[in-house]
Amino acid sequence: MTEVAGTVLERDGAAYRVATADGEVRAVLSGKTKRDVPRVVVGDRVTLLPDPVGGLATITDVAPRKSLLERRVPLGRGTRPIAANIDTVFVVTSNCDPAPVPQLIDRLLVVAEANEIPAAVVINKVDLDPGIWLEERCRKAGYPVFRTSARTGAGLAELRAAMAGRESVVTGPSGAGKSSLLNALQPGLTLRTGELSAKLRRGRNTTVSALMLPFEGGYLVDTPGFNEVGLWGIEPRELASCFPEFRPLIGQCRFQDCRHVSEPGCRIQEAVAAGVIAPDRLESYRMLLEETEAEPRDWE
Ligand SMILES: Nc1nc2c(ncn2[C@@H]2O[C@H](COP(=O)(O)OP(=O)(O)O)[C@@H](O)[C@H]2O)c(=O)[nH]1
Ligand SMILES: [Mg+2]
Ligand SMILES: [Zn+2]
Repeated sequence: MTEVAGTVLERDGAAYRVATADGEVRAVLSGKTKRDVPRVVVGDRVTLLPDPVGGLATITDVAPRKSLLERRVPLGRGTRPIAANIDTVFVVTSNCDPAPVPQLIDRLLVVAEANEIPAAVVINKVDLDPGIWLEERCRKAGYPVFRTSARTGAGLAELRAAMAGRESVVTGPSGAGKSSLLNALQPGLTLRTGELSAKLRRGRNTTVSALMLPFEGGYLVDTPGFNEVGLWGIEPRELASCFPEFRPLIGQCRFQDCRHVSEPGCRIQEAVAAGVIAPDRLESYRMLLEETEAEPRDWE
């Protein structure tokens, strides 16, 4: 039997459901793989040795990951991988009905940044409101912006092209139109995506595992845990670097340990005063900073 390439779609008990060019197979880790890669996750690209009589295949190798979405485990207990090789996290927000909450958008963008996964913003319901200020705000922060309407179909071709052949996460506040958008792109598609309510959920530790769904020639990572990935374990000191437009200024403030809150000689506060950084981005930063600094250590 010759080895074949595959992509892990789902964990299935002790086995994995793996997509190959010849269809889906169930596979288990070889002893060597188990030692080398203690946790194989959805999105992992693997090498499989099929079973000659059609039983479980064996995963003999796991390719290096280009990205890894991880949930950080508090109290220095490390991280838990959720999904590998995600290309883009799409943060969907509506422009009105419900009104966008910039802090919620920024929170999700920060989670993507902390995991070093590229993020993009989708402004949906442009049939109701063009949302120019929101687009400008997000572009200024360095994010690609898609403007869509699940109702009229506006902007869907661009969004489809950005997802085609790639691995995407779609997240965003409840009511933004995520289900409607995905359904407009692929009728019948349903996600189990947990939704971020306006009242931030903290300390919840849901462990519904991720699942990859074929989508637009690539995959959607259905990860109800994305919102729960939260800011756990993000060091207050690394938070500023999760705001792309802050990055060029980091290290240039008068004080080396500047928190960019009320210190004199702060280059980031100066950039806000000069109109280079949006004031509500700094506001989001401060809110999240407080959260990372005040993080209770009693959630598990
Ligand atoms: N006008 C308008 N309504 C939309 C659009 N997309 C979704 N909706 C409506 O917004 C509500 C929430 O949509 P849904 O897809 O369930 O949002 P989700 O919670 O993000 O999955 C539903 O009543 C949709 O019909 C859109 O582009 N334009
Ligand atoms: Mg939905
Ligand atoms: Zn500063």
